[in-house]
Amino acid sequence: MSTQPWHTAWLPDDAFAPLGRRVIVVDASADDAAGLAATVVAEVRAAVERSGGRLADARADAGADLVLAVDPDAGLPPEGFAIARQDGTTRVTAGDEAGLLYAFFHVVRLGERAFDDALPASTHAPAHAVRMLDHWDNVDVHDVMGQVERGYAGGSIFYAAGAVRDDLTRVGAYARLLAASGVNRVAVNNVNVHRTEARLLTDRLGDVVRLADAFRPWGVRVHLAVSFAAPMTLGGLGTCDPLEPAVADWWADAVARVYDAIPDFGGFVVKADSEGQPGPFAYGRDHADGANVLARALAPYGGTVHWRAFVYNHHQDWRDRKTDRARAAYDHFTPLDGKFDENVVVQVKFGPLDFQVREPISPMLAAMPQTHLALELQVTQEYTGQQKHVYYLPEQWSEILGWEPWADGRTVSDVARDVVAVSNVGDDRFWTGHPLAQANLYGFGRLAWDPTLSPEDLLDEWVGLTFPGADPRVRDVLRDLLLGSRATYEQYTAPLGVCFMVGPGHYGPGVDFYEYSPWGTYHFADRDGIGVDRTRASGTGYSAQYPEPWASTYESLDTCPDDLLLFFHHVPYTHVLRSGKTVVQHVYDTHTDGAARTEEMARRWEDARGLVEPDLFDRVRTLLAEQVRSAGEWRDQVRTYFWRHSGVPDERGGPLY
Ligand code: GCW
Repeated sequence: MSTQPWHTAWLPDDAFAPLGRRVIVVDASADDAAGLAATVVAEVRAAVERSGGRLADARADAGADLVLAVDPDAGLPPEGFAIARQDGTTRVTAGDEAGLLYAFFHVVRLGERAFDDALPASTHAPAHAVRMLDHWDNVDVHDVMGQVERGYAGGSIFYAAGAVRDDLTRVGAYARLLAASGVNRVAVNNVNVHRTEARLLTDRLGDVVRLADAFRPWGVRVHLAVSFAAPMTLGGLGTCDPLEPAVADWWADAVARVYDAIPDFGGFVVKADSEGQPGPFAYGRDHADGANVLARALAPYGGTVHWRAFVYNHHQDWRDRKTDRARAAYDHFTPLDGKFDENVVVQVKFGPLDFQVREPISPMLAAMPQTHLALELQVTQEYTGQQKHVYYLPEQWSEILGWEPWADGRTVSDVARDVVAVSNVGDDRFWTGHPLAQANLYGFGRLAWDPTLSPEDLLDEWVGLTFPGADPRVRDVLRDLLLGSRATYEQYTAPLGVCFMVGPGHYGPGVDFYEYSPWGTYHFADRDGIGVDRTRASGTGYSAQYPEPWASTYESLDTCPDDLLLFFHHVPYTHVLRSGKTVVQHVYDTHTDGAARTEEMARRWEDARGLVEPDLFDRVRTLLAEQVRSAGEWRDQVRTYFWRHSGVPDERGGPLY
């Protein structure tokens, strides 16, 4: 049993038992620079000590049940490994130490199957070399955003009350969970870089060193979010103009000091000219100028700049019907294609707005062939129920990763070099607030490694690791709760891709909450209809940012998919969807059905009572009650809004207020 106060997530001791009962050899080279082979040896030793197996000498591997070896000449890709079973031995060969670590966790995932003579031979390597989590953790508690911006799982595991934590044991445990899911990079501070956090780059660098030390044994390299204005705010220069030589020199010096302290430092994450963060626009420079000055400082050390494309006007006047926030990233960035240095990665949110339940996939991903791109996802459930609602994100992510911008077989996963997501972890006992949101964190790492994994299989994997040896009914209940949960949430919240009907803090219904705001997120409902005309013919022209066939598909009312209809078109409430229902009846029905489904989910969870740890059971039960309450609120407000605006009664006769 674990003696730590935090939940074991997908690495409880029992998950290691099949391996721990065996005779195991670890045959790694002496050149274990990052200490990853040592990590594997320590893991194997602990597992065999718990379960009665044995760590055998590498020179005598005959008769071992499992041999884990590194062979740099095996012709395997970085981090890759091959596994095969022969003559009663499961033999795993990795091309490097990182591959050894991932191979070890692969064997843990396989459990008893790893020792079955029928185990098929297979080779594994990550689809994406950079699989990164961005933490929006603040060092100082922020007045409005708290310790973790958009964090729904308590405080930060890195920082407490203005400083990095003294005891980083939990960070090590987190790094271990990440390694077991495939994540290999972490940005340790919020992209909104406030005063104290900016200093992580300079006089607080020691804090980053300590974090990097905690992550390193697990193959996770650390990145830092930096402020574009650092040469001024930290360096005392009068400018941060990226073309000013003194600015470039300042960055070069700062970076040299970072690598002196952290030789395997990953690089910078930058939010510039976005929601109040400083950027190159102040000097009439573009984002390539801005990104490249940082990139040139990092290049000698192999570091990378992840430069975010989340640039839009957040002081929009709602009376202005021409400006379309959805267009902004594409309009700002695509003219710069080819101008970014080799070690710049432009990091693009998956949709043109902001991590909504349903928005089209960013057309920018298809429009920058000469630029390295990162796809940015959000594990933290800012707009997807804030870890109070069950929302199994891999269902949405595999749709995004597999989307074909040209409908010709090339996918988003093919065009995005890196895959990044905002973490959902905090110092909550269950790590993620909602215990079932652990499946999202796990699923992110796994999908970044292999985007073709099915959400169903991933769920089974996660259940198998998290609840080893549990009654098979646990898996059935969890499948019932998680699979389809994205569709359920979509049913009772903003309909048909209209987005942003959220209330304060982005939780709960607020149909008009953003309608007259400066944020550029409107639905334009009136007595006749609803939706945003983003067509080329009569609207903002956003649809033309897509390549064919999507530009035409979205442009036409006849071909636009129902679930994105209100994202692309303003239509009457009585417009008939491709499903055959009117818009308004669709809204009535989906909201009634979605909220009813949450009640079924809460009832279904009762079947897990006594089959999982009591505190986990209770936490989920309490949160499901909140989900039911909240879904009912959504249902009643959205249905009533459509009723009051359209005057059309509900054919099914449900309550309207
Ligand atoms: O989703 C929005 C959030 C902000 C966040 C911003 C971003 C870190 O509401 O809290 O700021 O996006 O991605 O930069």
